[in-house]
Amino acid sequence: MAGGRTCTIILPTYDEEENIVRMVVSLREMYPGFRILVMDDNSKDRSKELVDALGLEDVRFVVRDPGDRGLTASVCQGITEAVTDLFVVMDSDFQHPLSSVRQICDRLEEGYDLCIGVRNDRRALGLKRSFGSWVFHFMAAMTLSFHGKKRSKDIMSGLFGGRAELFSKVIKENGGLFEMPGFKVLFDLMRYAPSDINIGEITYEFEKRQGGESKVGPKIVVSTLRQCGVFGRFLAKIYGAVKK
Ligand SMILES: Nc1nc2c(ncn2[C@@H]2O[C@H](COP(=O)(O)OP(=O)(O)OP(=O)(O)O)[C@@H](O)[C@H]2O)c(=O)[nH]1
Ligand SMILES: [Mg+2]
Repeated sequence: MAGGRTCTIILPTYDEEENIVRMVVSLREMYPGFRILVMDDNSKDRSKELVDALGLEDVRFVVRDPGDRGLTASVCQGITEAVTDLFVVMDSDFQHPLSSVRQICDRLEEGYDLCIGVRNDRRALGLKRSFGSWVFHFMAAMTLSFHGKKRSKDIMSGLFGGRAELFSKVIKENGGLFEMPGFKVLFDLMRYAPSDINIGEITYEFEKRQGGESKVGPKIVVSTLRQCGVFGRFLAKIYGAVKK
């Protein structure tokens, strides 16, 4: 990073004991000086015990309020608690290349307010999820356009970074309207950010998760639909009723 602005890497986690130690150790080695914030939603496994035992500098493991579970809620808390200029959010299962952190920070240093990791190839998702992802992306893009907000090639990405102060403000002023239990935090941030923010992009190869299990289920589908305007909320009701 040219100017050496400080950065917090935010890792939302739930039951990632098979990945989290290697994630934290690798990131610590690759990014000395960066802060690492593990936002854990009361995992039932040994994630906390294993990370704490590492005793690494500038690694904070936050066990969140059990009444407030949600990936979006976790990331929002991480952004508002970051004490650095910049933040980068990435999954804790190695689906996002660790080298992207530097690329994202470099773009933010260039002056972008938000930098999004765009998946090159979504085949790792499988055919059904790729199609679902395409439909959601289309609905999200329409929603952002309707509200006069900027778009991206990957609005549903879980890999992105931004300016902590700017997005803390967005969360403090609009967090009550976010779909906190959902997974699509970037979409909420873009939806409620000022319409004149500068958005940069990097591309990356999306990998298969390395260990542990996916947490995606029908509730996440309902949450994502609920983010897509009146029509999305209507579909969410139907989908939720069918899946009951
Ligand atoms: N804090 C928190 N993190 C979560 C929660 N659910 C999932 N995560 C984490 O969020 C990241 C994304 O979840 P995944 O289950 O991998 O979702 P995904 O990448 O869309 O699905 P896969 O492709 O199947 O891995 C992972 O690091 C999870 O551990 C949650 O309720 N709270
Ligand atoms: Mg994953």
